[in-house]
Amino acid sequence: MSIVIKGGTIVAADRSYAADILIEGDTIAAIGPNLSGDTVIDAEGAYVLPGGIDPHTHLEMPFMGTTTAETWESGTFAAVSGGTTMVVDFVIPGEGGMLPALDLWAERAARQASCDYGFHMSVTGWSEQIFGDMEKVVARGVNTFKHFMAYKGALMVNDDEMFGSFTRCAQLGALPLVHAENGDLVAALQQKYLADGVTGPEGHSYSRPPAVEGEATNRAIMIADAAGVPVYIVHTSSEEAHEAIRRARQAGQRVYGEPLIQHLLLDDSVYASPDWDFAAQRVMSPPFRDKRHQESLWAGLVSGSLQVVATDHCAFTLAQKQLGRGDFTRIPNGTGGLEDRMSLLWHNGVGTGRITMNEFVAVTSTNIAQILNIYPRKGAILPGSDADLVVWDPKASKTITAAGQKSVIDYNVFEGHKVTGLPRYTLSRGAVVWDAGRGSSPQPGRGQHVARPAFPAVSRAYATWKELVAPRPVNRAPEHMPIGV
Ligand code: DUC
Ligand code: ZN
Ligand code: ZN
Ligand code: ZN
Repeated sequence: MSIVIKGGTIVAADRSYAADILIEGDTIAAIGPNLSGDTVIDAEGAYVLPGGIDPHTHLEMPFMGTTTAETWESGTFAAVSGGTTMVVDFVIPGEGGMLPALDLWAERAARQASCDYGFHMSVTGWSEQIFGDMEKVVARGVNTFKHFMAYKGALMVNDDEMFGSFTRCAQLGALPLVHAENGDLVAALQQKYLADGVTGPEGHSYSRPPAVEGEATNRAIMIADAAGVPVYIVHTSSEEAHEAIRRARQAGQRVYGEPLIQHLLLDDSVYASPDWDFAAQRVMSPPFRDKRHQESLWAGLVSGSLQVVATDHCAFTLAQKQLGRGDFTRIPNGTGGLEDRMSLLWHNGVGTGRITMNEFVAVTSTNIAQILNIYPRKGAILPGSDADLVVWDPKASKTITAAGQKSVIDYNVFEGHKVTGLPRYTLSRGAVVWDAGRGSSPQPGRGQHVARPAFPAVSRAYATWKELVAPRPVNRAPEHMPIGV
């Protein structure tokens, strides 16, 4: 049984061209003119894109005294309905440490997911056990470790712990990820605003100003430099954080930045709403910023100083948000976006001329696959790549509403946003998992874990460069450059 996608224009990160795609089994068998197969998928008038990869989700995650309401089943179905064919979700270690938690996440995902998936492991302390577990986690196909510089008293790690873990990442060929907000400062500001009688959602935004993020981003980058490891900053939301990333990249450090679709489009005026529910539904960390920060993030996507657009999909119902009535520090932090990321970025980025179609593919798929070391299995339309594909109709429109969404959440922070550009079909490893014309149901159990190997080449090259070049006076050129740099 083969499938041919006919009559479309393939849009890759590097070029756009008219061609058919022949799929055999899970993968792309051929690309070219006039291909034929057992089944034909009509792509006339459409683009064919590599499936979106959302590298930042929190499905069924215990957090702030509750658990995110989006399940692996609803979340991955929401994803494919919006053109996303892979999610990478954050595992939080429990009592038993990293490995039992990874088993728990893997079991839930295997049972429920409609699309492929991967995991990031969180490092929430530092010990002999964690040092040892990290190697076992890498052997399970997880090559990224998340560090929270915020959530003091819960998930937060201190600088010495982060340095220990970053150094371990360098040894293992893993990539550290960082939630960069100064957790001590956030805690102090929260107490200050509560003491001043600020208890509503606006207090959440006041207690996490851009300086809190800029300072922590810069600190994480410097610690990564000291440890000789690349670093990936999640949910980059402010010019202050972007500036730190830009400066480090300019200096030759391998640093990645990930704006969220929410921060690109929504701003902090939402927290001034007199409607408590409306404002609380939009409480996430970092909070939405004022518009000057949005301009900085868009500029970063265009110039390449920011590489990835994610969602941090961390979705709570209104009833869960209401746990924080009377005390903004208890409002569960998180918003959704998994279902709408692709259309929102297309409409507001490609549709306005701010980014090209090829840049769209880069930041929603190809760059992510490369950074996470799964390219070209994912993130590419090439013979041999997984047939994770989206037939994208640039003329189809909808208005985003909670009532119309696949997500199980009872609101949508993008309610009322009109988008033009939607999937006509979404394919996960060669199977149609979303058909806009006929409608589709979840296909739990279809998704598979995508093992992500360690990256010895990147870490070794970087460590070698550090060793040979760093001790030299800055104004003297090195006598020779190491091979591979
Ligand atoms: N921010 C959120 O809003 N939710 C999950 C964790 C985080 O960092
Ligand atoms: Zn975070
Ligand atoms: Zn502001
Ligand atoms: Zn997150």
